[in-house]
Amino acid sequence: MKLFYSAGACSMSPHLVLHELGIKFEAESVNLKTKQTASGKDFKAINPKGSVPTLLLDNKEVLTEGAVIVQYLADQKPEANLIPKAGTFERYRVQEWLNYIATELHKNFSPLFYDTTPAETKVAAREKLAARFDYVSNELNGKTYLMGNNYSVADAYMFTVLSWSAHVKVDLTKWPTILGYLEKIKSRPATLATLKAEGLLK
Ligand SMILES: N[C@@H](CCC(=O)N[C@@H](CS)C(=O)NCC(=O)O)C(=O)O
Repeated sequence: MKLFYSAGACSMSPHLVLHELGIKFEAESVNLKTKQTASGKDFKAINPKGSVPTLLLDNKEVLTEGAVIVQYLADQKPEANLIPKAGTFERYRVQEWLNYIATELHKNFSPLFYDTTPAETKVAAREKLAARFDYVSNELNGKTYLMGNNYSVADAYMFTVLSWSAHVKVDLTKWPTILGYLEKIKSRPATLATLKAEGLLK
């Protein structure tokens, strides 16, 4: 299988999961502005949405949407314990987090990346993020990871999205629990391997 990604983008979430699983994969970066892959292919011919992450399977199926891709990947190696079994209530808890991260965090960070976003829209996005960080911080109290002691695909997505904070000048020092959580994830060998692969390790 091949993951199409862009360094530091939300595609880092499945990239982290692939490294955690230790399964064989290829990765190719995409220029999101020109929609060209590193090998010069027209990315929109692979994924008409033009967005990463995009997973190309060996049977030529193309899977999109990060929250779904990470579940597919984790299900390929259940013994790695990155996601509870489908149909269990715990699985819905992980899906609850994935959906929250996608809709409440990821998409409230997005406007902060564009020079063209009106200033008042950016202020509103920052306020929404702060309220959501209060919630996340509270949920993490007394836990190592979102699901308790067990690292899951939801943590991979959460780490990815929260790591944008420094880039868009969102100060996380008000949420020390979140900072401690991010440090824990950053020290995982699979996280370091992913950051290195994406050229993000200083
Ligand atoms: N709904 C998609 C959104 C993915 C997304 O926002 N990807 C961004 C990078 S973080 C992207 O590719 N942006 C370029 C574009 O959409 O043209 C998902 O959840 O996977």
